[in-house]
Amino acid sequence: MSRLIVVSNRVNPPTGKGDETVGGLAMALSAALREYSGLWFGWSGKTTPEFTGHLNVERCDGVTVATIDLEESDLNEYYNGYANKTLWPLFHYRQDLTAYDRSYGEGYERVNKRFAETLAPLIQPDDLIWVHDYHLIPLARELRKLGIKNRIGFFLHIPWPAHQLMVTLPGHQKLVQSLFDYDLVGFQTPEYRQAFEEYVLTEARGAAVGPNDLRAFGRTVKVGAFPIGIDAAEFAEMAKSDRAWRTYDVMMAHTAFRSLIVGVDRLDYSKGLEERFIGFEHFLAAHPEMVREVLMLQIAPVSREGVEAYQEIRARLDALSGRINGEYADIDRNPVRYVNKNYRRDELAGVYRAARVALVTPLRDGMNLVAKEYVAAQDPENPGVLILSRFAGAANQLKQALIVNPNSPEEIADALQRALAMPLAERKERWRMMFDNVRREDVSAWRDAFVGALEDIREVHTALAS
Ligand code: ADQ
Repeated sequence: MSRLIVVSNRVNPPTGKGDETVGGLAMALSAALREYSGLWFGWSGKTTPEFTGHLNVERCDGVTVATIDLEESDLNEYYNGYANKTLWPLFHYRQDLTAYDRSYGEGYERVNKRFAETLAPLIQPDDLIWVHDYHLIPLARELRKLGIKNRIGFFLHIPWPAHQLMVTLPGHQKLVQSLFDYDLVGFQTPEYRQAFEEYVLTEARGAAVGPNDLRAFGRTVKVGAFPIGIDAAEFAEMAKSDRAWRTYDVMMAHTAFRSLIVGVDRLDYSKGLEERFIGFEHFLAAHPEMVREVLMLQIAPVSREGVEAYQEIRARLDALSGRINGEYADIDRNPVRYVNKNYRRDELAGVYRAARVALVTPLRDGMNLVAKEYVAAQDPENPGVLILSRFAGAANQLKQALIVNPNSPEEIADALQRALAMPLAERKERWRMMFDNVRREDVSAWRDAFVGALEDIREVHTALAS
């Protein structure tokens, strides 16, 4: 079996203690690599005054981890800049927040080159290389320039935007062209794959030359939808651990005579948090009899604090939660509890299990693993109800959730009312079908499907990218 090299911006090796750092991608990759002897390469998260290409190598829980430090300007231009101020907002349909700055593009190219130059000497001829996410789109091109002929796959964790949005990005063609240096390009859903195909066929005047093959820029690439999953069995087990039970008990004690409604998201404008709070406010206004019956707990650890848009959304959410509590709080209770902390995964599992309803209402989301974690953590005899945005990739699979348009406070309010009143039999039936899906299409199935498709590509690259 070939060795697997995983490359991602950040590297979060599994600790096996249930306290891994936040982030969907990190969660998925730790789980995927745990069973695969392989190498995980990426940025250490640290900066250095001058880039040296020095590799920090360690072995963590069966995985060899190799990281590099980057310069402060790399962090500003590549990570905070092109990745998180240009590509992230654009790919999440927030053109209003998208910054186009030439230095960001240059930093992005520079860091991808640095990644390639440091990684190339570690690559053995038979290795499979699996590159992750929007930070590293040009990596294969840089590796090909260095003569790397291995099979290289790319997986995009976030949405691929519609054609008309993509063309607003200066240099969009170069970015898309660099995806043709991969052998396989994977998306979360058929819809995103379709959007990519549409760009290739219309904008790049390419052609579909097989059911999964696109040809453009003089090259052919395989494309596919590979919906990411969670380690469902492990998560369901974790929901029964001592620590999870303790958290569950604490939550139940704090919500005596009330139903817990939970949201768990990185503090990010794509997650629809403001719209969710306003939806909850509508619910309270429309159902005054429910004000004393519910507690909405929103867990939202801060992320990407170096980007202004993230500081602004934080301030707006502080104000909104204050406004709702100001209006509806009583001497013995607040309707909203809003916390910005990270929790251990087993504690989160306990919170999910105690929640009668989960509100997962992103405005756009590649997949959304919280929706799947919530399902996996439920008590089969008394499961809660998932309210899910139609714009989360997960809505493709979790069709028995209450699907809402997150832009409509009325839809969120109606779904809350329906969820809280849902009879046990219906809750069980809906949950059972969702749990089957979460279990079947788990993180191992995702990894096996992607790596299997990459392995099946037999022709090794012969042409070097220009
Ligand atoms: P994210 O945008 O980070 O991931 P998501 O898929 O929901 O979004 O994953 C978040 C992860 O962080 C979950 O595993 C969750 O449990 C964890 N988490 C959130 N809040 C936490 C807290 N307070 N404490 C501890 N853990 C917390 C990106 C894409 C998604 C895609 C994933 C995986 O944006 O669309 O689903 O990658 O591909």
